[in-house]
Amino acid sequence: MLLLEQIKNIVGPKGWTADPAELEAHVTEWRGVVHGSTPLLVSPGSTREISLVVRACADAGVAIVPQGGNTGMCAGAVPDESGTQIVLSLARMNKIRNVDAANFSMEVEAGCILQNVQNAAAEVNRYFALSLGAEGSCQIGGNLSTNAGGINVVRYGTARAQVLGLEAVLADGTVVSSLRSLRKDTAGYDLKQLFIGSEGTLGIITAAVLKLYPAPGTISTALVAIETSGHAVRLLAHLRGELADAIEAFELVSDFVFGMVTGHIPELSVPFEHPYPWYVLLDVAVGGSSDRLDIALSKAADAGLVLDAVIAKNSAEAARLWRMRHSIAEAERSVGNALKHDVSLPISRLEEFLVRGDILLGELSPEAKLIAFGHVGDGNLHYNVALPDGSKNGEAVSSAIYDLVDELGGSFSAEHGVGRTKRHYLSKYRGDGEIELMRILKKALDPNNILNPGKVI
Ligand code: FAD
Ligand code: 2HG
Ligand code: ZN
Repeated sequence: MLLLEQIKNIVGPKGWTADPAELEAHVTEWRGVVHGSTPLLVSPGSTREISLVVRACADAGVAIVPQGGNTGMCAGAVPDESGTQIVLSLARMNKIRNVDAANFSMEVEAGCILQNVQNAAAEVNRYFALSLGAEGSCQIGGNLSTNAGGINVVRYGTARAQVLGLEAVLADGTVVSSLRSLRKDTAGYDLKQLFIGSEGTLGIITAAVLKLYPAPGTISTALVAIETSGHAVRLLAHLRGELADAIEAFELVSDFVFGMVTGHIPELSVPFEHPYPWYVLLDVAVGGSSDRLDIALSKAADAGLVLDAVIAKNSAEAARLWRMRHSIAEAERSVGNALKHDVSLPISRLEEFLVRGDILLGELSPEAKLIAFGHVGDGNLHYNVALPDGSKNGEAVSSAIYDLVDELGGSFSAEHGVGRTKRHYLSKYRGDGEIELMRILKKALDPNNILNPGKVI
């Protein structure tokens, strides 16, 4: 096929493969639930090469699926089953272009692994605030395309808030660059925001200027046992009163979920003598005084918000606690693929959601196991449900949960995006005006629907 030869010539021998064994990992999403097919994986080495590849595909009317680390949760980065879509990997676009310590910013290519971005900032005593369980393999371009969340949103905001400038390639190959490192810039529309969170459907992100923070200094980590999810919400408000904005992470995990993790990784254990119904794992930037968290938690215990608590004595203990949290997705996969519901609610309505969710699940599927955990500081819960083997109830359960979320003013997709698997919910839960404007934008930027078709909209 002429197009494939054209692409191979643009990127050279290092920049493509059609070897079925190598393609396998790129056509399957990480849980193995969705499996597609492609004739070619192309890995350009520069923005110019991406632009030329996209132009060639546009001329031939062939679709492109941008792919980062392929750790996404909604099958957005894998091609469909037609065998016609080209997968475009950003993996070779992995240079840290510069770190400007004085400006608290850095310019990176889209294929940089998130952990490498964090490390490059730390080398000059700066802090890149995005952090999530997949940080050793996801790419910054994927993080921006999904507007990823993770554990530090409670203090620093989502991926969107970490971006000062962006470069992207449009559906006709045009390069749009706003790689400025400015904190204030009101000249015209903020175009970079179009590409952030659009999951590769409006353009391919090729580079970004990221915002850095001062290193947060000493972090205290605690695991706090609580009675109900409502106590987590009240504990957060209490600690915010005591510690202002020093809370870096505030994660809720049910006892059932930690049991799943320790069952999967036997060397891990919950550090209490007996189980409690719920736990909060939190990080606090304590500055010079490591007693701050201790005092704040004692006051919370006096107020009846805490059943028990351990504060990590050193970084190894803290890392062990966080390993339990970050292993949840993997442990869940090992017990079978649960239905994933990545929902957000106003924090004040979380408890009502969990109480009513329990009743709903009891009615629809009494044997279902609830895998509830998440970024409660952001009102974001992973309300995953493992149905009994062979159950045909999946769609009914998901719809009932999303209807409840919607009734309570929440969103069916808090941080994982829409991708392919949640597309049908977008038109259900977003208003006609919103959907129409999304369609207008998609048509204007990608009139021939070659950028990640079948995803999001
Ligand atoms: P991919 O999966 O490769 O792609 C995701 C989407 O972005 C696709 O639609 C793809 O087409 C598009 N895309 C990728 N790169 C580009 C680009 N350069 N330009 C345009 N489009 C592009 N997510 C969270 O938000 N918070 C978490 O806490 C979290 N924890 C996780 C923990 C684990 C163990 C795992 C496996 C995943 C987790 N995720 C989490 C989900 C996932 O890691 C994030 O969605 C991440 O941002 C995806 O990055 P990626 O590079 O793997 O993107
Ligand atoms: C997390 O917070 C990720 O660990 C994954 O967003 C959530 O596996 C999930 O459902
Ligand atoms: Zn999450």
